[in-house]
Amino acid sequence: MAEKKKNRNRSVDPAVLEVLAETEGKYSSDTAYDRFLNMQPQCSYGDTGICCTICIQGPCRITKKASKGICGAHPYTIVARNLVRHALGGCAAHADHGLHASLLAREVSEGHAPDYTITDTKKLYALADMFDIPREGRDNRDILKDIVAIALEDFNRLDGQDSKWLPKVILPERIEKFKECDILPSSIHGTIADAMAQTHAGMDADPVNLVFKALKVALADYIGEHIATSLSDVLFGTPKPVVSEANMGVLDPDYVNIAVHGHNPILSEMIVKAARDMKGEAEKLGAKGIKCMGICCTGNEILMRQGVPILTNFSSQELAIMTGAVDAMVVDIQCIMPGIQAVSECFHTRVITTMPSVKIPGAYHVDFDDARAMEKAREVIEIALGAYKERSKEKINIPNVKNKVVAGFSLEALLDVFAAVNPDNPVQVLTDALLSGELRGVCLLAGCNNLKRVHDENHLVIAQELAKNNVLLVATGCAAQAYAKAGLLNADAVDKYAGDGLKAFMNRLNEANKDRLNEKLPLVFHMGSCVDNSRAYDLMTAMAKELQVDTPKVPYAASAPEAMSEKAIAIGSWAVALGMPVHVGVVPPLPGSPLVDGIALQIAHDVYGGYFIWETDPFESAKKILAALDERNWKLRVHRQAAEKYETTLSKTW
Ligand code: NFS
Ligand code: SF4
Repeated sequence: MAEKKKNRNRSVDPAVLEVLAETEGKYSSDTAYDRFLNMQPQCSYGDTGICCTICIQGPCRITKKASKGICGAHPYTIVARNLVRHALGGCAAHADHGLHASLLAREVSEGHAPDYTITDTKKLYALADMFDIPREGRDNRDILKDIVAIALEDFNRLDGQDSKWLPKVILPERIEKFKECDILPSSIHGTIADAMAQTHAGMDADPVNLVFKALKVALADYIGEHIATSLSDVLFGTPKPVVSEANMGVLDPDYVNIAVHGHNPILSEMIVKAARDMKGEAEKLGAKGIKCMGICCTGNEILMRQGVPILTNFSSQELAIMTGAVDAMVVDIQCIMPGIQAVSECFHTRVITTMPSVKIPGAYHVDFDDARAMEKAREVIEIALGAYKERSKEKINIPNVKNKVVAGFSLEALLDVFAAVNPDNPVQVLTDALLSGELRGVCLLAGCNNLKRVHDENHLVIAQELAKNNVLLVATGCAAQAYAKAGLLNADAVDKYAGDGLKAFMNRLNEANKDRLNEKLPLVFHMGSCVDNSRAYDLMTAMAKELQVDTPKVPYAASAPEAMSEKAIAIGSWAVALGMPVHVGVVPPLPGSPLVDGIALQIAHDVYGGYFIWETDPFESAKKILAALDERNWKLRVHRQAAEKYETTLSKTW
């Protein structure tokens, strides 16, 4: 029992540890930290991928006695088929998100959805130019309509033609590669349907064919993400540097506190607006106003664009309610633990679902409607105000933990920062620093929390180790929130953790930007939500163009230190296909088939240049990421020297 108590504290976040300690044994509801313990030991068949439930003859588990499924499926088929299904879940989720953004953009272009508008014409024009859409003398709404038509076609195309979006946003070398192995998606929904059919019982048994399908699904996922990011920028603005705060100390007992949780800025932007408008009504109740704060990726969206503080990330969403100071938690789509409802019932907190695809028994439901967005957002706030009146002071315990955050680094914003040093060719500031050896590489820190690891520990250790070794860090998703909460998204962290090369690089940027930015730059650049991994990959593409190489040559890695969701599987898979070494800090269910595992870890490199690295220890993880970056640096240099010496073009191999 003593051991069990100790293990319950699976977090390095002091706010989380405080809430766990303060509430232990006090309330009837458990949390993910308890349920994780109750779940041990977890099934090793599922854990390694050799459990099949695709048909109801199953579950078929591969054992010494039963070396194949009842239908004769080999473990490699089972593992590969499960992988495709996981990637599919992620792709469908991002497609849902991207489609909603597209449909809203179409409404806006047609003059419906009066509460939304085109906020960022610069982004609108950039997209129009990318797709060769004429804009001289045209109304912005007509331009948007044309862009949306291309997006919607990429969701629904049935004529088998290639995606139109993808070839515009990645290198032609990658497109060629994808055509060669037939993984260039035609449409997102078409790919989802195909892959579902291909993985039905008695369909594809070939693990290689299935793995290629998983990659095609992952590329369809990428298109959905890129569309979601691009159209959200048009509707809500492309993020610029912004200062805010993070962790549970942002809760203010004097305010009506509304936690906005999920992924969709279409809802959260409106809640933030309504909360500002309805300040007076909160004051009438004796509160100083209404404070919104974010959890998970919608939190990232409104942090990046509105400066709204971060409350917490995925694993600790229930604990936010256990502070007793959250009046309402309004949720939209994805990563919402059903457990929040049971916790909320121990407090005055209202859980409010808003989307037809996400309902929780016992929770309030406000049927959000783009056409009546403000009215619906006000309805949500009314519920929060009602809850505020029922708050019980004795249950409130807000950990005094928060850190300053400098966020808002869309690719456009990041390039603006570089432009202060080199206005003609901003990205060269970064590639020069790599070629000179000042920086050892770039690493995208992405992904979720997963209680198989100690909450946030992998995130923090890996970032600190990489920073010490002069790797420039960009982050998204719950990883970025781990850094926000722990104080790594500010300039103090540069002094504390950066190696000499990274410090010199940051100093140069700070010096050049001193009249342009009010704040010094952070150790880790927050690029946004998980769909904004598309921004991080756009950066890699820009670097590849500048270096005149394909992406597998760029010293740029990704790490998902605590990957959890199917979306993370889809993202990791496209990152590999698009040429990144991808570290994952939780071993995904592949080792049950050494063949499929080997494809992910090695063969992928031969075909695409990207590959996976599984490593659960954070220090070892950092070492492996550094080794991957060093190898690329070394090859890049050797190839450049050879090309110079023999006056030839740069070698195409990686
Ligand atoms: Ni990404 Fe964002 Fe967090 Fe993971 Fe969930 S919130 S979309 S999936 S858990 S990072
Ligand atoms: Fe078992 Fe084959 Fe059915 Fe899977 S598809 S559950 S391996 S019989």
